[in-house]
Amino acid sequence: MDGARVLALFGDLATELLIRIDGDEGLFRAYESVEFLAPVFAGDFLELRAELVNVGATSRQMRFEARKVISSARYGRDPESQAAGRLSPSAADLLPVPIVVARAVGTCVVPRDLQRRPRELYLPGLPPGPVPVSGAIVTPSGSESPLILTAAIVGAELTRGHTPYVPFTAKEVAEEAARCREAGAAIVHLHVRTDEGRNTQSTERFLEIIEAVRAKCDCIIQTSTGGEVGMSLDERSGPLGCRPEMATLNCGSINFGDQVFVNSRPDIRELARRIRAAGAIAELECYEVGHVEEALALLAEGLVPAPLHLQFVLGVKGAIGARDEVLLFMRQLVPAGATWGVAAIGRAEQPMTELAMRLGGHARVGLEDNIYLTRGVLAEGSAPLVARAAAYARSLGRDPVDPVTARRLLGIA
Ligand code: KMH
Ligand code: ZN
Repeated sequence: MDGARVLALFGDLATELLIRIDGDEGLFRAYESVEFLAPVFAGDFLELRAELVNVGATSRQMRFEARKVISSARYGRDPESQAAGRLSPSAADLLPVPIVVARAVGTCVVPRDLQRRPRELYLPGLPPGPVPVSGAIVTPSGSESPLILTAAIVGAELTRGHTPYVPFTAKEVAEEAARCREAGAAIVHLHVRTDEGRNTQSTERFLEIIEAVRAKCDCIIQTSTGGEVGMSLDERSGPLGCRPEMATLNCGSINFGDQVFVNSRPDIRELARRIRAAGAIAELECYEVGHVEEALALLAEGLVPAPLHLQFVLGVKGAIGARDEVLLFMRQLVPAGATWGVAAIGRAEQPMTELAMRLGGHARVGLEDNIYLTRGVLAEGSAPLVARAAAYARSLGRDPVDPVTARRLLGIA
């Protein structure tokens, strides 16, 4: 099918968005960019999305994406039946992973006198003047909108029963870190295990593994102070003895599957002091909306210096869900100057980190959060997940940065 067919569908979406926000069909003024990324055949089914990214007095800029979700079997995945001529023209297959077939950015216009809705209705609380609806808008140039990818390569809860690809030994962890760095990660979020696979927060084991990682790659090492559910504060503080560049600070308690991950307010504050005393910068893990409030309180109390680095961890069983509207809301709480990113659990990892990247945030992927590359297919380590996220970032014009740039963006001396 010709590409103009997809553009016609984008035009329909633009019209719908304009009707929703202005009560008018408006006019499509221009496409700033159009990319055709994969062929579309008669009989394919597409799913389309439009997202408002900028609002001026009369202009409304939108980003569009078309994904193929079903392919006509005649052109699709069953070449044997095709060759044997056994396929009916109406045979079709659901794709295991949707294929992005086209992306575009375009600007529409609704003249002032045709705008039938006050902007307060769709942009409540925002001052007059042009508004970037998606916060730090994705810019076309990778250098203007750099992206920090974090690889969570070990995890505390994962076992070899879940996946044989989780690294345990210093050599395995270092090699995996190097593969992730190669694939585009700037930060390695680190838990460690004994050689037998038992999770530990021991300073000595962290030292040994950090040394091995350092010998292989220059990633920023972000040690966990979350450890494993049930660990004492002192135990959780073990890695800070290594004076890491960065450490996590969990901003509240949650049900964590069938367990309870306890982070009392006094304990959060004590860990914040210890992280600071160790010379590390904190990444604030927020599993719930209220945890963002806590992060803001830590900033106000001077326990965590500006700028904040927020990580929205979405989809933990018992905490907030990994859904678009959740992220769209949480992102609004990010204070100016702060950085933010998304880690999402299980099959939500890819769609939620991709949404974060489109919205100007950073992303964390890796076996700690998700062990599958696609449904039923284990990722052979965290590096393939990093590579996929890096490719997506590049397709948006957001180049994943190296650790040197990431240190600068995060304010690591
Ligand atoms: N293992 C979880 C209970 C962190 O690294 O700071 C906590 C966790 C978060 O993984
Ligand atoms: Zn962790």
